[in-house]
Amino acid sequence: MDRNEAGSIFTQFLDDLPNGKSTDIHILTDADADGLPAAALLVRSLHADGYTRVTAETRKKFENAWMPEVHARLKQRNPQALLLVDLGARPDELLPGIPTLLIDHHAPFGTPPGATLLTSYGTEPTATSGLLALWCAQAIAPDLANELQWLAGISLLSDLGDKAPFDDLAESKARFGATALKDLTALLNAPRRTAEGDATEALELLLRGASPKQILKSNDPALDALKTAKAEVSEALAVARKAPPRFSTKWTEELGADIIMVRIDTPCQVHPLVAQIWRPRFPKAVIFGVNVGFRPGFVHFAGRAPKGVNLVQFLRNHTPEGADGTFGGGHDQASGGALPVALWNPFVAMLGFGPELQVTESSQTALFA
Ligand SMILES: [Mn+2]
Repeated sequence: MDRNEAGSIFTQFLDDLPNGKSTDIHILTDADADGLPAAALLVRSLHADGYTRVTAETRKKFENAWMPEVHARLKQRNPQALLLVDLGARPDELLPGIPTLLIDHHAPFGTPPGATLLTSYGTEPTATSGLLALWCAQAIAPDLANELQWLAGISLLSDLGDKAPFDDLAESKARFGATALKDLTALLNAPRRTAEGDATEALELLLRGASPKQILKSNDPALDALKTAKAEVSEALAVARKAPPRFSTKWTEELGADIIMVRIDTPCQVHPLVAQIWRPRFPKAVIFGVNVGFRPGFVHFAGRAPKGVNLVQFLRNHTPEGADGTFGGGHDQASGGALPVALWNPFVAMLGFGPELQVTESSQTALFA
């Protein structure tokens, strides 16, 4: 997948739309600082190219694109075309009969019937959803795409870090300010990690903003909301990072690494950050942040693996019966899932962990009473 291929898949999809530029296009995107700029790039470039009826929303807390509740909400909008961005790809039906384009970079499980999948997965280096969206935007509104390159810069910084191997990151740092880009990225990632987990205002900022510096200097109330969200997440993380690591060597041979788990208990989505924080201490191990307080009745866990260790494959090989379709999604070195407590306990015992990782429903119920 490269710039040209992405552009031609995107324009082909647009050319086939039922009502041309009057088609009701709705975008559902991930709530992180990759999905948000990707959706902003798509909305703004489609508008610039004359598409008048384009709307976007972000995934809400606990949601994935294949939940019946999510489909019901999407149907209420009556879209004539659907863009699904940075939300993975599964072979299950989305909105039957509605032309659908998936723009994504995660390890796919399959493609929904009749849908088109624009994915960078399998291409090294792997472009983020935001960079794929920039390539799409360049194909239909090149001038605006050039002005909005910082949106792709944010997505690269957020998903791949400061050393992302794409020129667009270095260029947008030089053009729009490295510090501003970094500060805005951190703010955009905050709302989806809070207890409420709603990133709507973060998306709105990106639909309006001219540049990172302009956004950060603005009096926009949405910016204040992001700052409040960031403070909430920092507080939750300060507690979570004190939790001790636990160790298992039971699967070291198959996996190629020891497994470390850090159990935390917070409604905030900081378990991926906890995994990230422990990496430098144990660079050769797979580290999971395990959150027992994120969602009543469930355990959510996010893992990070060293280069050469395929965590997606390991998790898919060991998926407990009854797990939902998100188990083992993500990237080869960054994967995880969510399990109901009744499935979690035998799963984590199977991985070689003792009572310190077992969860009782009653302790959970007490938490949310
Ligand atoms: Mn992404």
